[in-house]
Amino acid sequence: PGQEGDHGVAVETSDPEVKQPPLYRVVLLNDDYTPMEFVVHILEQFFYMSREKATQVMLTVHTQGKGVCGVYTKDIAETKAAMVNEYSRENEHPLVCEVEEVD
Ligand code: TYC
Repeated sequence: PGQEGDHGVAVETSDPEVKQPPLYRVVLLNDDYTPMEFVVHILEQFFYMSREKATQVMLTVHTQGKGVCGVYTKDIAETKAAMVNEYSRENEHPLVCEVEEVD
């Protein structure tokens, strides 16, 4: 009662049977060698960011040591991080992408 919209979609509920899946942040780590332009390219191609947003996130990683690329369910987060790491190795850059659980 009260936990489904018109089309059977869970809207909001306190019913413990209806839970949202845990979410995971995909984060990039800073390093001294990966070119800034390559990081911007990763954020545009794998995370569908505009050049402006990608540049902002890249500079956050560069200055803060870490930055969030996006938040996804587990399989999608792990697949994206693996694709970024594979692409970085293919291009001989040490860039590291990690997944961390959202609390
Ligand atoms: N620190 C790198 C440089 O000065 C740029 C960089 C940004 C590397 C973000 C990794 O995730 C990263 N060329």
